[in-house]
Amino acid sequence: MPTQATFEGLEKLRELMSRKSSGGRWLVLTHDNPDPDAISAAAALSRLLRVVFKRRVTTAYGGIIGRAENREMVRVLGIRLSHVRHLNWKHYRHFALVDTQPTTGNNQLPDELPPTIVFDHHPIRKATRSVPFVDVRTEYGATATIVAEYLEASGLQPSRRTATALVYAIRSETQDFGREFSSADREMFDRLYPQCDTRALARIQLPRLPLSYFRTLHEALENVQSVSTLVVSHLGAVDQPDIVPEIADLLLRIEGKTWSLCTGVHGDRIYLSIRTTNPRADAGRLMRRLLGRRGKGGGHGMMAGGWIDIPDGDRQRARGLQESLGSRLAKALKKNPQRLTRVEIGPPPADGE
Ligand SMILES: [Mn+2]
Repeated sequence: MPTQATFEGLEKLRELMSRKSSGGRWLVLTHDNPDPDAISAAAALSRLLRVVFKRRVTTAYGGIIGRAENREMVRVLGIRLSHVRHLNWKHYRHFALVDTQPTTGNNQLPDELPPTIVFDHHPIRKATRSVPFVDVRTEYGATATIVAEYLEASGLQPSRRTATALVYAIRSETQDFGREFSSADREMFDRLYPQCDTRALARIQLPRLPLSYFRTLHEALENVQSVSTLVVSHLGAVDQPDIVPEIADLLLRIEGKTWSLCTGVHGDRIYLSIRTTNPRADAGRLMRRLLGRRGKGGGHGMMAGGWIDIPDGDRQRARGLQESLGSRLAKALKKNPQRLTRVEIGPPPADGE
């Protein structure tokens, strides 16, 4: 059953939709470089607005859908998404943000276009408080779960594809319930799973990978550094920013490590991802401290992401900056940054050595 907050939220949404001012086209927007949580929550909200409230809706994203799994998800499930560069903002009267909020710096909604709806599970921002309809639940593992509860409360059956997208979102965002989640995520997963296309799910989870993926992986392994339980890897230019959190997740699986940092360069920015196995940590706060005023970012307890602009867009300066971010994280975790040194992951020593 959806929670009481959802039934109340749906009532509030109904009231908002009955107002004359809610007419006109809607744009549902994800954060940049959207992950399965953002993509599926956006698709589900668009469906709710279309079917229950009879609105004309476009679903859109900024950045790149980079991860092979996410591209496969969009393709296999036929999710219709537009890139913001093909949109004319003037065509839309209302905007909904999912898995992101105003002023976070990770979505393309122009400052002069305030959203009407925000669904998210990241810490609430000051700017979000003035949005007419807000449902932010930081205790939830996935924004997808929140929106799925609305679909359910409205009596709308999720299509097989929507159910599959939502299941994959909850699964990937919580790493199969190994990372932060609430009982609501677990219950939603259990209700949706019987309705999903398990063959499609399997295809999404093990997609074919471009050679560039292995090239970046190789580079990441060549550049592993470590001090006590912290592991770090800095990448040069990457073809899509999503590879950075993917590598951070992978590094965290090294035995004995409890914190990981990966950084990589894309366009004029350095992208960063922090991961930890410590459920009581606050990776989001650590990330914001690391970025200071030079960049934007945030996250949850065990995972965080962000970016900083490379000064003057001079890529020569990127590596030095990446190294200093690694040292500063070591310091923040009370580890000696001088001892953050390279870990050799080369071929095994030859016979007789
Ligand atoms: Mn999310």
